[in-house]
Amino acid sequence: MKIGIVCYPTFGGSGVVATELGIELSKRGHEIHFITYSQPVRLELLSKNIHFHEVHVPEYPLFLYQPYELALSSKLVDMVKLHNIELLHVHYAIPHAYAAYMAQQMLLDESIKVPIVTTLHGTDITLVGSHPFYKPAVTFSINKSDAVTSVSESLKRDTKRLFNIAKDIYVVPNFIDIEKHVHGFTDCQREIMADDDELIITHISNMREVKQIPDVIKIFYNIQKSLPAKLMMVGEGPEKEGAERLAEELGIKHRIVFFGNSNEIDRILCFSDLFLLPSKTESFGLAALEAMASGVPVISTNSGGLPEVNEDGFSGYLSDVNAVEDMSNNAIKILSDVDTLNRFKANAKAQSKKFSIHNVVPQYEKIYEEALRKFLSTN
Ligand code: GMT
Repeated sequence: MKIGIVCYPTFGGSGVVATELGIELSKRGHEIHFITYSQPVRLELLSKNIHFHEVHVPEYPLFLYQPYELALSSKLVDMVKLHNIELLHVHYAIPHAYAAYMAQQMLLDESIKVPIVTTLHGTDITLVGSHPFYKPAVTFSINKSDAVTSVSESLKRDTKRLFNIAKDIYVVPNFIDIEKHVHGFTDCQREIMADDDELIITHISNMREVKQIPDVIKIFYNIQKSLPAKLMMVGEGPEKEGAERLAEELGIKHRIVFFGNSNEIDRILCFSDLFLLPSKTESFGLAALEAMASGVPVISTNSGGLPEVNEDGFSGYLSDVNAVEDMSNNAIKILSDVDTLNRFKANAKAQSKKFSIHNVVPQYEKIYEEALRKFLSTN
């Protein structure tokens, strides 16, 4: 099938999922066209089955805000016609499903039929939950999609609760290419980051408020009072500066490495002993799954889709949002004994296998075939 994929190409789980999905689909013989405003960060190799088309938004001084949705829908129309794309898979209702619907209508006007599959990743749903401004556009975009998927049962429930959705929502969990996390490195070069007796704790996110960055620092503060440890903070975002200040106030700045965005997540996870994800909510928590695939147990909250990913007492522990003491105690429980740590590491890896790319991608293929069949028979 010739498939157009629209996603946010920057660092972030939804872009990673869309990119890995496109790569795997291309390996399975599909022709994939990424249509985004810049090349997705994890899309390293272009191959004969993978194409990238940049959406360029011309700058007009007349417009206070440049109309990205308009540029995207025009680009989608052009690319569908030029490459005979048969289906569009868009990640995020706003603005992608919204722009895709406009493109679909323009194409129908020329008797070109292209169904839309929309995957919900969370933020547009939870954002609307707390801020109803976009509600009509999100509801419309979801209802007009030919098939809708959500990355967790929890996100499906939230979507049904917050919006008036007529359609079925298929839960297709995020996935991981396990083989990519079996590192080729025989030595993780742990000694560059920490002394031999120090444990390595890691947090990776875009450091938005929802990630509860101060809790990451406070949990680490408690851990390092009991055990020698270093904290790796990976990512960029609005809460980073505050985290650096808090670390300074607590006198632990010398124990923390702030990396910024990194393309070497697998190397960082390779030398990590524990992953912290104390988010207020996560529709899924792809970063936790990536950690587990590298054999790193996870201390997380029990919010959103996290309990579907991290199994309490097996791959790590779950606590209530803001329960810093509980999360600290759970971390110390895992870290203070080598056998326990090794058991949790093995469990984390085993848990990640439930989300193998080879089990999940065929679910998308089935949804595509069904959406195409239905759309062609009704239009
Ligand atoms: O969490 C973010 O801030 C980034 C956002 C994104 O667009 O990548 O993540 C959302 O989608 C990911 C992929 O499906 C999920 O793993 C994250 O849990 C979800 N974030 C939230 O729900 C806050």
